[in-house]
Order: sequence, then structure tokens, then C-alpha cells
Amino acid sequence: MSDDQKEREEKTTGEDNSEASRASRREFFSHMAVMGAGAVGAATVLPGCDRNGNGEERRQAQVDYPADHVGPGELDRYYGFWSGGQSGEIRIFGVPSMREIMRVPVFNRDAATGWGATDYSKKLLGGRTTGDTHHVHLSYTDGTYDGRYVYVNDKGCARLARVDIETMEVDRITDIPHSQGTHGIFPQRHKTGLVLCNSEYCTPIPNDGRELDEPEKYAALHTAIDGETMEVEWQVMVEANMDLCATDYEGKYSFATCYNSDKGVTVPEMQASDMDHAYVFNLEAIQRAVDAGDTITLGDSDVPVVDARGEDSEYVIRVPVPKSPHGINVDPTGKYAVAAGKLSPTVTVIAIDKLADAFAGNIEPRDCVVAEPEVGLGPLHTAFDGRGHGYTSIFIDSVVTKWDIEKAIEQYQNGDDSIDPIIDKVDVHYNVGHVNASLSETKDADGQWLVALCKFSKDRFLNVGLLHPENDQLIDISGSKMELIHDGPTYPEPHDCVVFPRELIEPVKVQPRTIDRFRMYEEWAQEDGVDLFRANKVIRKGEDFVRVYMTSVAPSFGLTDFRVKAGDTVQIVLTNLDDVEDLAHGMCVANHDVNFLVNPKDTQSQTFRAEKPGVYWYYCPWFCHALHLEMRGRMIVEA
Ligand code: CUK
Ligand code: CUA
Repeated sequence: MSDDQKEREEKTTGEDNSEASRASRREFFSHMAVMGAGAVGAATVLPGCDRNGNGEERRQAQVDYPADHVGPGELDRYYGFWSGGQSGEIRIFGVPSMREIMRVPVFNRDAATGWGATDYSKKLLGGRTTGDTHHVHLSYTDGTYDGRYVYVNDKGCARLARVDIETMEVDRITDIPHSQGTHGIFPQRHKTGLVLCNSEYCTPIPNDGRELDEPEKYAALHTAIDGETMEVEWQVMVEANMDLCATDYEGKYSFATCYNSDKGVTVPEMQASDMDHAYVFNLEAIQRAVDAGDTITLGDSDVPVVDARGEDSEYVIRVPVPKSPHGINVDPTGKYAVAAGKLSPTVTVIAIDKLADAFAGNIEPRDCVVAEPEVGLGPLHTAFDGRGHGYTSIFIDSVVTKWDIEKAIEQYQNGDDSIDPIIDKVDVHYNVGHVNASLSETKDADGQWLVALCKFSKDRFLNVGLLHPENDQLIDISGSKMELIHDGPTYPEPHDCVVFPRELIEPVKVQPRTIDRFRMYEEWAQEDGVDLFRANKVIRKGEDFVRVYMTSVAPSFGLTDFRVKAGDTVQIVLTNLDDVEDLAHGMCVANHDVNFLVNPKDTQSQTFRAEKPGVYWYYCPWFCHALHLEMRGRMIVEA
């Protein structure tokens, strides 16, 4: 504690908080903890020992805390980025504490921050207010996370969004032409290159009403978006649906599972055949076709499209996989793509180095399969520990199965049933969807933690009514046996997550005003001849449109009141001059449905109509100061 802080604390509490007096109190509290916590607390804490370190450190530390223990004031070793499913957002977790630290609104309307109501977020969202985020991935360089961007899909409205990690704000949203149910996405891993996105639904293309009732003619698109510009680069049209997506580590291939090769439109039709397939896209061949103009365009979109429907070609091959496969994951060595059977109790291991031969026609696509171990009923997704093991989530059995990749290959190659690749199974609660392990999707997978995102919590938490939370479980995978460590309720419905060491990202704490949003505000300021950091004035922009520039410094707004006319459209542009970390203010206008956040050194705006004459208080909704309640002013609406 600095002298400064000490002085402040003494002032506010009137107590002696010197080190000497606090030491005795700390002793008292640790004594209490031992009494209360039994075995867990009955340890002497070695100063400086890292209880959340890697498995070895944890085992060596003579501390009997549970492995996930992150004490008050301690930081997690890992970040987790969770998708938020129907909530349309991203959530940031700490691992191993499994504390939800923050939410990042993406496709949703978020009342706390004003996302979806502020002028810029509305523009990005194009008037939409819902989303369905399933897959979050960070941008890569050289096979591991480079700390720059987070990409996330919207299955609901066929979009890809990008979060700028520096500011933790969405900076781009791209609409994907002719796509429905944009589901699996995956960035390339050799560099920040393309982000590949699968249409899960087949539709008429173009979907303009001319063709409706001939599902056999429907098609789906594998779309490549440039991870830097977020422009759609090209699309490949295939004949059947695509579910999950993966990329290799070299930039040569991308993968998509197809669970409905029958092109059914009812549930029985969709699961009719015993074999479906994984599409493998040859990115170099596709790029050659695009460069050569060997493409078509669809409807009103000018994106070049490679038509690869029907037969295997230089662009795409179909590796047969039983039955209605769901997840597809590439292991950290980059050697294998593992497709999970969903309706088959197997996972199918595809050797990536054999694909070139299959594309050349020297071998059949199915010859690229090198293993197909039985892992349980309803396999969905596979994570890796970097030590040669796969961890597959098994939905129907509610378990995670740990298996040995090389042993599975040996078993398949020798047709030898005495070889058992299954190492361990652990019960999860219940009906697990995705699993993901620390750095599992990178070449640096470290085999420490596995997160199991369970779809049903049943009786694991207090009863809260009709809708129960999901259950996100933490499993220690540092030893040979998996160990379930933690249950955590989450708001519906995370589908996937990525977990990585905290050193890999470094968000800023005061707005650097670098993202596109500020260009919009600077244009306005220039147009109106004002300086955003000084302006506190009302500018009438037209017959019934006024722009109100305002600043804030705790605990006051730059304007104690402003006047508009009934019927005016009012745009409040608020710049927060405070530059103290986390000293947020905001703007809430009484009875006008206006409420937004403005972070330190940030500018935000919202537009609304002032319908009725009268006096309306506006106030700061973020607790910012002892005089926070006094941080308000009057909007006076003249008749
Ligand atoms: S999906 Cu939900 S559990 Cu959208 Cu990745 Cu498999
Ligand atoms: Cu500013 Cu409360």
C-alpha cells in the first residue's frame, strides 16, 4: 500500500491500518479459516508459493488447497473466452477459479453498457438486436494466439464479429452473403489470415423465392473472411450442410463436418444414412481459381464463388465419416483432424499428411482415416493436452473420455482389439457439449485444465425455476487420471471456450481512441467546429434535430442543463474526461429509455426523441464518486 493509499484509508475508516496492527488481524482471520474450512484450510501457506501453477508446482507445493483455489485478491493464471450462445455475447472467465470476470456484448442489446442502443453499435449491428454466438477463437500467428483479435460467429443472422482485444470492444461485424446458420468458424493458424465460416443450413441460392420446394437443389457455403480487413474474400458452394469447422497449422486446408449428407429436411431424413463425411477444402487450389477468375457470383453479391457441388475435385474432397459427425478438431502437432461421430460411438482420426494424395487421386479419401476408436455414446468435441491424448466430450453418456491417439492408430492399423486406446473416463453433469483444454487449439497445448460445458445442470444448483443454468465444469488433466474440480453455473448458453495463459493478452485500461468509432465522432466534431474534450453545447442541426455535446468529470457533467423543443430528435455525445482507470460515467435520461456507459477518455452517443414538454433529469448511472447521486442535470423540453 502506498503512503497515499494508507492515508486515504485512515481518513475514511479512522483506524490504524499500519502493518503491525494488520498482521495480528491477519493471524486471527487465518485461524478462523482453519477452524471453518477443515481439511482445506489446515495448511500452512508457504509465502510466495504458487497454488495455481502447473500440475507439477501444484503437486510439489505443500499446500492442501484444492487445485483450483484462487484466494481473495489473487489472479487466475489463465483467461477463458466463452461464447454466450443465445445471449449473443462473449464472456471472459478466469481459470482455474471459473469466476466470470466480464462480459463483452457482441450481437446483443446490453442495458449495462448501452451496446445496441448507442449510435455506433447500432450502426455496426444494422438494426439487429439478437445473436447466437457459438464459437470464439483468437487470432493466431505461428500456431499460437497472437493476442490481437477474438472472432465469434452469429448462427442466428449469418455474421462474423471481431473484438479488438486492446479495447475489448467489437470493431467489425461482417454479414455473410447467401448463408444461413453460420455455425463452425475457425481462423487460420499460421498467421492472421482467413477466418473460415460454415453455413449449417442448405438453402436455395440465390434465396429469392424463385425456388422453394426442391431441397435436393439447396446448397451451402464455406466462406473465407480476411481476418485483418474482415472483408469476404471468397466462398465455396457445396451440396450439403456444414457443421463445425477447423483449420490445419500450415494454411493448406480447412475442414467441415457434414451431418446431413442426405439433405433431409425432417429429423428422420437427416439421420438416414450411416455414413456422412467431412469436407476438406484445398485452400491453395481455391485461391488459384479465385485469382484466375474461375468463379461465379450469386444474386446481388459480388463475392467470387467456387462451385464445388457434387463430385470430389481439386477444391474439395469428402472423407467418409460415420454417422452425423459434429465436432472436428486438429491436434496440437497439426498431424490429425479428429471428427466426432455424434450418432456413432466413434471418433474418426484423419491423417492430414495423407490429404495431398487424396486430392491427387492416388488414394481414396477414406484411406486418410488412420484410427476410429470407440469413445462412448454421442461424441461431440475433442480437446488435446499436448501429450498425445484426446479428450472427447460424450453427450449421451455424460462423460469425458481420455484416449491415446497413437494407440488408437495402432489398434486400427493392426485390427488388434487387445489394444485399448481408452485411458480414463470422468462423469460430467450433465450432457456435455464442448470441451476445451488450456491452449488446446494451439501448438502449445499445455495439458493443465479442461473445461466441460455441460448443457444440463439438473440438481447441481439451487432451484431457480423453470430454466436452470448450464453447468461449466473444470477438470484437472495434469495427471494420468482426470479429476473433476469445480462446478459453475452459467447463464445460457456457452457452446465453446478457449483457455490460455494470461500473459498472451494485454487489454488497455484507458481508451486509446484508436478504433473506427472515434473517426465517426471526430467527423462530427469537425463538422460542428467543436473539440470533443471541451465542448459543452447544444447545436441545432436542422428543423428538429439537435446534437448535444457534453463532457464529464466526476462528479459533474459539463452541462447542468440543456434546452430542446418537443418533437426534437436529440443526440447526446458524451466525452468522459476522467483518465483514472475504471472511472466510468454514463448517461441516463429519465423516462426516455436512454442509458449508456462512457469509459475513461471515451466518447459515446445515443439518439432519441424528446416528445413531451417538461423537465427531465439526466444522471450518471455508474457509481463514480461520493457525490455520484449529485451528478445530474436537467433536459428542459420546451413546448
Ligand atoms: S456446437 Cu454447441 S455443443 Cu454450436 Cu460447437 Cu457442439
Ligand atoms: Cu459519474 Cu456517477
